[in-house]
Amino acid sequence: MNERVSEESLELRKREFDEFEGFKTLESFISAEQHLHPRSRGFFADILRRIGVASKIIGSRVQRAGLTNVLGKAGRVNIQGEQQMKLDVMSNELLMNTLQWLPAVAGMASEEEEGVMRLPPHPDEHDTYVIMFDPLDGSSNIDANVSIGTIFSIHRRVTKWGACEEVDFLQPGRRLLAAGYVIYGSSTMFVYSTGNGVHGFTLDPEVGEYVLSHPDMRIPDQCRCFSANETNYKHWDEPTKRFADHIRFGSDPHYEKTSSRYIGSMVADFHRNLLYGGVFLYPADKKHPTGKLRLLFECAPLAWLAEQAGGAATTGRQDILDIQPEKLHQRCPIVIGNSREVDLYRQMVADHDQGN
Ligand code: P6P
Repeated sequence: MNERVSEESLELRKREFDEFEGFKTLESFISAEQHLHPRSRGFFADILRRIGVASKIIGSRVQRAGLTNVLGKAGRVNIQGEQQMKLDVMSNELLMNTLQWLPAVAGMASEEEEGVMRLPPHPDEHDTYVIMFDPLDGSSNIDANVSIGTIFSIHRRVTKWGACEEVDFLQPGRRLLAAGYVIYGSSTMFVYSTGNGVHGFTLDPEVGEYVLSHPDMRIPDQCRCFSANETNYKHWDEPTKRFADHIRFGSDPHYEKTSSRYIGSMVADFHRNLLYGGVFLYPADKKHPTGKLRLLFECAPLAWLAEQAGGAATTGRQDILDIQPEKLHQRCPIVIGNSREVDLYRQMVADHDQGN
């Protein structure tokens, strides 16, 4: 097929898929996206499919957590120095086991694991991608039945041969090929992007399939939610306090309908803001001088989704996606959500740095 015919047929195929109003599942959506890349061998699509499968299993365990003895602490501490919950351990092992046999995966990194997991190089060198995940973000809330989530992202490896290296993971978020999360809440939703917008799929438990329920998600312009652990206010720096006060106590009519909402589970706070509009912040403070949240496992993937949905994410002085990671588990401050509020925060930080 010549290039021109292929371009026209791809356009036609994309238009037909976009206009198709029927039952679109995650599976059919991933396949349709794959078919827009005629030379694709389907390895990248396989990764997304497998994450979908693993998330359904994790979701089923989370939904039944109160009924089986998976609640509570696992009696282990992870690399972050945090008590591991039993569901953390299960989710982490499930994702590793599900993904490690894929021909395209050169390695994985998990928030729950100290180092990267190198997989044996494949003879045909298809091991093109590396995957990062936080298997169960917000897990400290598990016992209280609060929404929690899995966060994942995919980079193309930068090394060429043999086993992958840590450098394959230490790439700026701007180079991501895909990122997404699964939120285990009143329903289980798979939300992801491969760079062509953000799309949300709700699990139909009777069918066992994720169904396209939120095509092309965009962060609404209205900042409906201000989301932060406000007990840390006393530890924030001046521009952050000024930003918070402007939204919560200022006279700007733009914030007349803004409410404080904080779940303490980043995936849930982010997901709500993606749907309703809002800004989430976990700035550096005296307790967390470089921020609390992990760059590779939480901030970069969600920042990538935020930008795909018309939003933004910053440390205050640098876009999250432009940070060059130096350590696998490095943390960063983050303000993420509506572009308008993220820009306002950047400006307040700049004014402060210039002595205004
Ligand atoms: P704090 C959960 O442990 C987490 O990593 C994020 O999901 C969440 O946004 C944050 O920490 C909550 O932190 O200090 O408010 O409990």
